[in-house]
Amino acid sequence: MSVEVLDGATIRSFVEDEQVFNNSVDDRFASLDTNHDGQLSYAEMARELQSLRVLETHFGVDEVKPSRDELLRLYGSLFSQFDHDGSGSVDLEEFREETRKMMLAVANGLGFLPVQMVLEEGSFLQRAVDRETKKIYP
Ligand SMILES: [Ca+2]
Repeated sequence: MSVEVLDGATIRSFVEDEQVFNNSVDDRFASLDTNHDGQLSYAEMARELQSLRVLETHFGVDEVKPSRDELLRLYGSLFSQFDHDGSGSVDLEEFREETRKMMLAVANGLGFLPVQMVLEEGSFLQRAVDRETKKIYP
C-alpha cells in the first residue's frame, strides 16, 4: 500500500498506452488464472471483484453498506459485465476490454482534480502512477 496523488489524465494516458496497459492487464490476468486454462472463472475473479468494489466505495458511487447477500449479487453482476458472451468464464479479450472501460470510468469520475488515494501494490491505479513517474518501462 502507498499513498499517491492521481487525476483522470494519469489514468487515461495509462489506458491509452496500449503496450504498457495490455502488459499490466495480461499480468493481472495470469495471476488471477490460478488453474492456467486461459479463462477466469467466477471464483478466480473474486479477488478482482473485491478490489473493484473497493474502488466503487472509494468514489462514493455506493455509500450504502450492503448485506452479504447484496454483496454477492453485486459481485455476480460485475462478473457478468466482464463475461460478455455469457460463457460463465472471462477470457483475456473480455478482461482487457472491461478493465479498459472501468479504468476510463474511474478517470472520468476523477476529472481534473488530483486526489490522494491509498493504492494497493500492483493495482492498475498504482501502475498508472508508476508509469507516469517512469518506474515502468514497456
Ligand atoms: Ca482459469
